[in-house]
Amino acid sequence: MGADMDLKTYIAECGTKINAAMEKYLPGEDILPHNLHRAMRYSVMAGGKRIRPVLIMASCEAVGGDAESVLPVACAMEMIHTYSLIHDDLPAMDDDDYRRGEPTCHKVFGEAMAILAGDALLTQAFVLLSAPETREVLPHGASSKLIHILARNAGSYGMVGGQAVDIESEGREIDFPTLEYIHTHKTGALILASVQAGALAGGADEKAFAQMTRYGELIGLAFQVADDILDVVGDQKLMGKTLGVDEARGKATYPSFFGLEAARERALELRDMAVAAVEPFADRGDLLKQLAHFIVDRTF
Ligand code: GRG
Repeated sequence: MGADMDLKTYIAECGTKINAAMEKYLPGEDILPHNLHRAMRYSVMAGGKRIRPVLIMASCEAVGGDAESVLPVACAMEMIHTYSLIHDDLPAMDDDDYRRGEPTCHKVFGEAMAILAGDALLTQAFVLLSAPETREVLPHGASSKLIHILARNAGSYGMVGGQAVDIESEGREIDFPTLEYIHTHKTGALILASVQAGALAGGADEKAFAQMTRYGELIGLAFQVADDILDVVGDQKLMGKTLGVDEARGKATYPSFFGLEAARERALELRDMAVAAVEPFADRGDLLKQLAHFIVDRTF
């Protein structure tokens, strides 16, 4: 679908396909328990850049696979990501009122229902990944490997681990390795898992998978460095969430460690290394290169 498409069109086309597939994969509001299903749909359908699903689709295509076939994987990843946002916004964590430009899930549905909506989205992701219809459209044996990649990167070895260290580090002096641990786990893990999942579902051989892994690690870190920068200089309206939170909560970030300018340089350096990592895919890697630029240059 995408080899010679510009990124804006590609993101828009993927977004339409992902939203249509989500409608199918999320439990309907007419099914019991109505309010829980409403809360799940509210947060998933509130928007968002869909960057992880887009990465899954573009990575699949870069190794010669068919982007349509990875739609269930892309939706499962977005469900996991949305669960993490719902829980991150809770009073016990970041206590945020706005997300994706809308009131947060717990503000609309209450804290208990928001916790359950997050739990149910995480579980629904694995219902979808392990479903016979999903297994059928993936290469032979890919389904269990994909489940492993997503589960490992979402849990305590990945995103949840990063979040735990982040919370423990608030208001404390931390060293640089701890900051890198937080960034590569809290944010980087799901981005890396997206690239790896797309590559695997697209039938990547060992060499291609290793190159994609390097790309995924680099853009994963670049994404969080850019996020740190946007928390300082971003536009709250465009971002759809409260900014300036890191400093207010005493969180260590790339800008607080090195200053804004050095943080920007590091983001550009990571971007350029990521672009180089997908050079062997020639034209088929074009969208991934554009995505590396988008991740670093974005304003939202
Ligand atoms: C609560 C288990 C658990 C994990 C929380 C997602 C997360 C981990 C924390 C959110 C706080 C935060 C600002 C993380 C850094 C980067 C990040 C994941 C931003 C949100 O992702 P985007 O920008 O959001 O892709 P959209 O809304 O576009 O999908």
